[in-house]
Amino acid sequence: MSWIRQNAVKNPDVLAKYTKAVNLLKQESSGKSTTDFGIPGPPNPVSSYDVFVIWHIQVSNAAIPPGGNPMVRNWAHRGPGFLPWHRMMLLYLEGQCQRVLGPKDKPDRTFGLPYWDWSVDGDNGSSPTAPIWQPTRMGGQGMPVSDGPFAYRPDDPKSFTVRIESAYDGKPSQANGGQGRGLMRQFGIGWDRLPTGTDVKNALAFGPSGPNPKPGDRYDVLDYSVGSDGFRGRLEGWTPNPNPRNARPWLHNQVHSWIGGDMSPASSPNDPVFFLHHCNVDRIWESWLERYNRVYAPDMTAPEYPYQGERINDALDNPGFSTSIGTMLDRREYYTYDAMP
Ligand SMILES: [Cu+2]
Repeated sequence: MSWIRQNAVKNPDVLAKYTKAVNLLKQESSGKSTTDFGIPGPPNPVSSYDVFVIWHIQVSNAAIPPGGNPMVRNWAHRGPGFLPWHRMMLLYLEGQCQRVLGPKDKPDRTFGLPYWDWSVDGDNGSSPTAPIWQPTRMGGQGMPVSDGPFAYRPDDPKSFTVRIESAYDGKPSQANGGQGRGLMRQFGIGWDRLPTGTDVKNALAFGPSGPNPKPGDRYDVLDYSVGSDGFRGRLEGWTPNPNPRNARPWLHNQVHSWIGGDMSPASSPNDPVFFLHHCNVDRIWESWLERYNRVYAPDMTAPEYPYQGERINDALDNPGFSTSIGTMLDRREYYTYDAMP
């Protein structure tokens, strides 16, 4: 069974299913408490949705190689595994949405995650009142957000709250001492505009080159870190620039920075727009894979130290079961996109 991932703005019915599923997952207990995840403070139930927030914080803080610096390379970011790892995460969230959208024991396998094509908004002046931010869609900005499906209503125990944050030590912590708080968005502060269609086009053009391109050539390059200039580094948003850690953000990073608020730290899956954003990042990667024969780098000739966790047959960090990076390079038997960049 396969399903189609569609444009969130052009398909309001699919987006409405997504926002409904998120709120159901937010209200459903995962069966585990904050204590089970080693999070300090009083034991509080962790929702099925917040499991994804905790998972993302943990992998962002787990360096490759172990003991290294997660700001240089970690299990989910700043290395070649960035795209396959988030593809796996999206598949899990999508499966959870399908489960709560269908009747008991009969997941709705027609549901595919919608994507937000932010380059359209980037081309239209990065309006804070673009269609995606309307109250009938994702709601707008606010500290906290006060309209749409994730509005904060202090007197309503069913309203959307942020319960998990990343603490200064990079570990998951409880928001507001476990009481939770409203979702935060502050458009245009971290960066003043969204990426454009030209930015996407330029990243996609960065493929294998020369008379004898090696497999994976320019997907990523040595030293496979935050500073390496390949397609992955460009789509993730560290390059091109002379000093990747201090200069402007591009594409993926730029969207996180433009939205701001809860989209900035390692706990960014707190904002449900995270998954619409990453679905679009995945769509751009899929377009690149289609163009260049589904290549990847590094292969298994890269040394175990310091690259274990980034090589094509290495397992992606994943509680539950072990899946390799290589299996993420072609998921067309599960989902396809309605349109490609
Ligand atoms: Cu991430």
